Formats: sequence, C-alpha cells, structure tokens
Amino acid sequence: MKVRVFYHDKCFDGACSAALFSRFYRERVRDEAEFVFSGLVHRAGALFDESKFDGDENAIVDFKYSTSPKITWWFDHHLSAFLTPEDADHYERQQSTKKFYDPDYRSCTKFIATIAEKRFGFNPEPVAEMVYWADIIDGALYPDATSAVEMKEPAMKLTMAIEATQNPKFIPRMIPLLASRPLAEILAEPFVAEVMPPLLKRHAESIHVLRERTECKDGTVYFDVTDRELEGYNKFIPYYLHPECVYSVGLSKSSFRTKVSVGSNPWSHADRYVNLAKVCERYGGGGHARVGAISFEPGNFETARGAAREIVDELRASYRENNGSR
Ligand SMILES: [Mn+2]
Repeated sequence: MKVRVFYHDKCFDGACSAALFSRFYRERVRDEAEFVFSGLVHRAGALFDESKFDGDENAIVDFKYSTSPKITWWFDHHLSAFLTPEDADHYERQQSTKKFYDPDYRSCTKFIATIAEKRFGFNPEPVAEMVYWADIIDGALYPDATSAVEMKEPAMKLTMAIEATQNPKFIPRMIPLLASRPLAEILAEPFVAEVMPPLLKRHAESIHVLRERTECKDGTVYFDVTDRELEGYNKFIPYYLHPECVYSVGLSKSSFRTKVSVGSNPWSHADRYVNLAKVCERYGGGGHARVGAISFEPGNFETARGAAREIVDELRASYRENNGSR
C-alpha cells in the first residue's frame, strides 16, 4: 500500500504537514502503509504533473487543490488555494470527507492536527512541539524582527535548512523525523548539522547584501537580488533592516523560477493592509492576505521586474493614501 504525500516544498509548514499527515494516517487510517514524499513548488505554467499521482492513495497538504480523482486527501489553508473558480466549484461540489480547507488557520500543520483529532480520534500530543512551531513560523508570530532573523531556536534553523536546500532528498529524509523526534534532536542529526554552518554564513551575507540594496520609501521596501543565488533568504530581513516599513517586494532567482515575493511587516501597526494574495493572483501567483508570491519562468527577469515595479507603485500609493502624505 503506497501513500504518496505531496507537500509544499521548501516550507517548514509544508514539511511538518507531510509529517503530521503520515503519522495520523499510520495511526488512524492504516498502519501498513509505505509513504513516499514529493515536494510541490509554485512555478510558471502547470502546477501538477498528474502522472506522478501514482500512489494507492495520493494526498496533497499545504498546497493548491487538484481536481484529479486520484487525489484522495487534501488539506490547505492558503487564501489562494484554488487556481481557478472552476477548481473552487469542484471542491464545493465534491462529496469527499477527506478534503479540508480553512484559510483561517495560520499553519496547515495545526489545521491537520485539529481535523485529525476531532474527526478521526488522532492524539496530537506527541507532535505538539512541531505543531506549535509550525504555527509560529507560518503565522510569523515572532515577538520582533530581531528574533525572526537571529536563528536561535532549533525550529528556525530547520526552517532555514528546509527553505535553502538544493538536495531533493533532504526534506523527504527529514519528514519522518519531524513526526517522531524533538526538533533539537533533528538539528543534531549529522545530515542536518552538516548543512548549517554554510547556511548561517550565507544568512549573515544576505543581511549584508540587503542592507546595501534596500531602501524604504512610502512604507515599501523594494529590492532586486537576481544577480545572486539568494532564493530562500530569510523573508524578515527587510523588516529587521527597516522596522518602519509596512510592505516589502523582492525579486530573486533560482534554477526553476524567477520569484517576486510580496510581504507585509508582521510588526507594523498599520490600520489597513492591501490583500497581498489578491495582488499576487492578478499576476498568476497567490498566497495569504499578508504574504504572497508570484513565479515567473527562470530567466524572465523583465516580466518579473515589470510586475514587481507595478506592485511597488500600488503599495506605495496605498500607503500614501492611508497616511495622508503628499
Ligand atoms: Mn502553510
């Protein structure tokens, strides 16, 4: 019995969701299951390759809805969970008792834990540490920007490793540990510990690069690091460097995409925020109200840069309007 679990790749909440789902499945659905973990990333063009839906059961966690009948379980909490209105319709009309959506949850991990406990009698107590940190990290519930970039807690170091890894086997190897071991122990595993020193060094360098390249104007920081291999930089650095800013828009690249990241400062006290999921959806991206992203083809810097500029203009105009200046 093969259960393939598709999860939001390079995301702490995505990995924890896969870990929690597999533990729940083994304990409450079927204990004789072999799990195969496959990461899904947002990219320009088709999101899913349905030929990969080859498990006896196929689950998607912390990622967009698929109408494929081969998908038997689904959990998501993204505001942009549906690629099209037709997909949203399909979800509304389907009769499955194994597909769940609630955008009010800060983390998909907590969402799965809650549903698994309430509907299937799962005991979330042994994984409480993981659920707690998934909620803090996906919900950006750090007390301040300094603690978000200091990297003190094991969960934050694991997040950095998960977001930056280029090794496709790294996260699938970590997922079973997330479901069964304390986070500090996972961090001490040799395959994890060995990647940390270069990542911490790169983290320090990225703070330095962004310090040089960011400027806050009309409540919005914009930066372009497409000349560097920096995708996976800590997304709170802009707010650490510019505590007064409300929004940040960043352009970065990796082997498979050019990415526009659009975020808002979790520690700012603005009265109103632009819904960033909606902004990103206009360009084919998505996310949550307070943080979103758009993926463009790798190398398509001009289109991505054009979109980033338009978004920066829009956010700055909104900031000026709400703050009555000029
Ligand atoms: Mn999530």
